[in-house]
Amino acid sequence: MGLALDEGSIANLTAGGVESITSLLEDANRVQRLSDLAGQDLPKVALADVTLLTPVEGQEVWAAGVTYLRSKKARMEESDFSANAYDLVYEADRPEIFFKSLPEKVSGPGEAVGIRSDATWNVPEPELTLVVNSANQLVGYTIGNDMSSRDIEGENLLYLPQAKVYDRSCAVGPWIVVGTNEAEVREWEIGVEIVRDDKVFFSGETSINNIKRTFDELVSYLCQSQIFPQGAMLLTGTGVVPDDDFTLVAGDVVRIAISGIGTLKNKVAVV
Ligand code: DO4
Ligand code: MG
Repeated sequence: MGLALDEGSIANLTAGGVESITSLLEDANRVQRLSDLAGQDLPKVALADVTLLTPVEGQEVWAAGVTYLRSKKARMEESDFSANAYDLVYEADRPEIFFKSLPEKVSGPGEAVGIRSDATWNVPEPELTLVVNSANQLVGYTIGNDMSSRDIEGENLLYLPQAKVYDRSCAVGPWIVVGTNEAEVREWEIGVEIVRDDKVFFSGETSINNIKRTFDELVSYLCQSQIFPQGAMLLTGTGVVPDDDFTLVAGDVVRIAISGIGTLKNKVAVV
């Protein structure tokens, strides 16, 4: 476990007595503690020389949907059957929130993300991801990819779990940013590039500020009437949707960048 330092190196937090990322997220003084650790002479390694793992430890991973106007429009076009539901949920008090992944099934940076072998229309969904501790506090931010099968989702809303939850359908990383707040995060941009045959085949971006709901609102609905002993991650919905004639193929590389965080990169494989 490491702490990314400005000069492109990572300090070994294990050597500084930190047991886990979760223990830091649970610590009320986490920002000060990290700042103190950054000032210690801990062993360091160049960022370029490490293999990053997903920062998800025991956290359940959930996702919000239809939080951007772009997502609402795309879903309404995708399915006459479900158009009314998407229209209503965009305006409703209660957001769409669904279970996305067990922690042990999440792909980390550089690992494969999956497209289903029984789906014909597959997309990545680049999403700001909120990190919540066991006290239901929003304590950090990372990047998530809510891989989705649009043909399955569009056929019938009741197929949503199959469109969203399967092997390698979720990637999270490359790390967690702490010590910032919603106002600052809303100034960030989120973008995705899909690289095919070494060329950028699709790219798009949007502002995090286009998320319709506040982060506190999303976290509060997530944590309503349930506890997360290990904390949770909440993907906040996509605002970048490729044109309808686009589908991922095996071998594509998905690069999701958020200006205040970094880049999450994964290669696509059929699962
Ligand atoms: O119900 C459809 C899924 C919505 C979603 O995942 C999103 O807007 O990102
Ligand atoms: Mg999504």
